[in-house]
Amino acid sequence: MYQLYYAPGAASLAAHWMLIDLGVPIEAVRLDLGAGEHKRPEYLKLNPNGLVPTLVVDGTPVYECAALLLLLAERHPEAGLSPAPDSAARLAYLQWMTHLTNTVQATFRGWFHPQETAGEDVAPRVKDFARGQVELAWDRVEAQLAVSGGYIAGNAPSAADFLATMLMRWSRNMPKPATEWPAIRDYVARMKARPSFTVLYEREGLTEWA
Ligand SMILES: N[C@@H](CCC(=O)N[C@@H](CS)C(=O)NCC(=O)O)C(=O)O
Repeated sequence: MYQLYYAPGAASLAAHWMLIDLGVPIEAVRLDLGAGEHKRPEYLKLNPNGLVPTLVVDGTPVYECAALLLLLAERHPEAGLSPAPDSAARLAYLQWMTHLTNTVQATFRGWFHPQETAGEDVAPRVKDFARGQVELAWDRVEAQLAVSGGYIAGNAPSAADFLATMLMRWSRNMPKPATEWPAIRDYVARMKARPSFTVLYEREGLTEWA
């Protein structure tokens, strides 16, 4: 049994979506970040970083969105979301999963919380830099989609696609959203066509970028 702690639209979205896509039983626990529910002692026992997501797997808490996706893909091999270790897709899968989480996802922090780095004075410059880095990331993803066969790691969806789509969604209100890149626009349409995406939106109460 999985228990997922999430907040609508947050870094928990990819794991929530993949759990729904896998069709496994879950208990989804919504946290109100505005009310600081993720900083309460009982939650910090599960995730000392005080961030979402946290997934409790048979009683053991695990955090870091990308780790949850890798773990779920491995635990449910029948879904085919974890390319085989000896496949060409595996190389792209591991590379992109890591790049998406440690570079692209991390860069968004500067866009959404530009004051965090060095205060309000430099926030506009931090934000501008983050914007440039995110747009560079879409250039790279666009190029990858042109050669990969339609998905991040090849011609079939993998766990990396749930992460990539979540990050593309985060760019929806930026000056140049990811969907301005033509191959990404088609890719997003394919990912959003998964029935699990509609269920995710219903469960998280999301409307934007539907
Ligand atoms: N590296 C973490 C980042 C998680 C993260 O930044 N979550 C955000 C929501 S998008 C959060 O919980 N923010 C609350 C806060 O910063 O207080 C992961 O990928 O799981």
